[in-house]
Amino acid sequence: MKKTWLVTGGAGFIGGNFIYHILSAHDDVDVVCVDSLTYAGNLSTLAGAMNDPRFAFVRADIRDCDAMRGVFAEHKPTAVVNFAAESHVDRSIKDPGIFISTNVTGTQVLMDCCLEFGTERFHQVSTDEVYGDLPLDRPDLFFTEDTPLDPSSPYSASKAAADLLALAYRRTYGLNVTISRCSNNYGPYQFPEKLIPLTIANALEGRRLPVYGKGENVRDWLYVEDHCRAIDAVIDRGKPGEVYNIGGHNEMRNIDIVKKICNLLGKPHDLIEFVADRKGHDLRYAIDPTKAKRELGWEPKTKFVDGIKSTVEWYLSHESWWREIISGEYKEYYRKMYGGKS
Ligand code: NAD
Ligand code: TDX
Repeated sequence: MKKTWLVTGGAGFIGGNFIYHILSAHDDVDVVCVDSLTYAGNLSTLAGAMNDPRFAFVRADIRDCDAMRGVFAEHKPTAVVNFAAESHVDRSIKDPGIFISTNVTGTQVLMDCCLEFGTERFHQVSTDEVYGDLPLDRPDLFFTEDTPLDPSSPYSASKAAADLLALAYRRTYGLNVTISRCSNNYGPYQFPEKLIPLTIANALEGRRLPVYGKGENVRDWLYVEDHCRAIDAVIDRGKPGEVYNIGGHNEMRNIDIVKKICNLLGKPHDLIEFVADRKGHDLRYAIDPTKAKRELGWEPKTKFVDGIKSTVEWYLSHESWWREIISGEYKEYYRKMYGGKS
């Protein structure tokens, strides 16, 4: 039977990569992308899918019930994969309202449509940030699926709320929900407000490289294609109502990431500038992906040393993609966020 997957937020970083992954990995899946094209959404990210007869794009807001009902009625998706979200922690600290609205209400609207139109599966793309953080001096501790939710930022609180709502729809209405909670992603098409692409773009422009606090905070980095394969595996083999942690045991301090990028680009470390810390800055994220390996047979394939090299090369060979972005609304965001400092 023909499958149609509704992918929300597909003009963003991970959703865009996921759409390319699905179109090349599955002949029997049609993809409909819904994206409202916020500042973070770029149609140019999907240029390579636009002429594919198995792909359709609809510009619409996931919070808009009428628009979503129209999309479900027309395309009759067999599964929904919800990437659409406000995703940047710093923006959530400055302006939390839109995070609650998009990340929570948007998820509710999509799940209501799934119930109304009999959609077989709703997959919520979540984050390790819902667990809060881990101390820097306890390398033996990891987030498992049983770690209590303890989000720190308005962004992560909104994602935790959406996860709880999804689990409530499972219990109350029997909706076939799955959730994946992934660690930090990197790779092609990531918006240059996030640490890795921001560092690459700034270094190429000879700008300062802002590092929050002392740069000692630790993130657990996963190449985006590995995340896409994990979500695909959850949709294929995941059990209804279950949560799967996705990560590759690749913890690194922010300062080491920034230095590594300088080295790859042949730029001096003295471009680095330590700036004021993020409010409530999570110290360390570290995922235990044992369940995904055991139940789904999923494992990451890309080593950080290779992934970061190909990511830097991608930004070097796609300058027009990110230069167009940093010339628009981003300029004003950057000025407000970093002032004249970096
Ligand atoms: P992104 O900001 O690059 O993309 C988000 C996309 O959603 C954009 O295309 C945007 O236009 C769209 N969007 C936003 N609000 C919308 C709305 N109301 N209606 C329709 N579309 C809307 O985000 P990303 O980094 O690709 O993250 C995708 C998902 O993965 C998010 O749910 C995020 O929480 C989760 N996640 C991200 C990471 C990471 O490292 N980036 C890690 C784990 C989980
Ligand atoms: O200029 C910067 N300087 C800096 O030191 C920026 C933008 C970030 N940082 C630090 C803050 C974090 O410790 O780098 C680390 C990574 O920051 P981000 O790229 O903003 O990612 P993070 O806050 O860890 O969240 C990301 O991973 C989990 C995604 O943005 C989320 O959507 C995802 O859920």
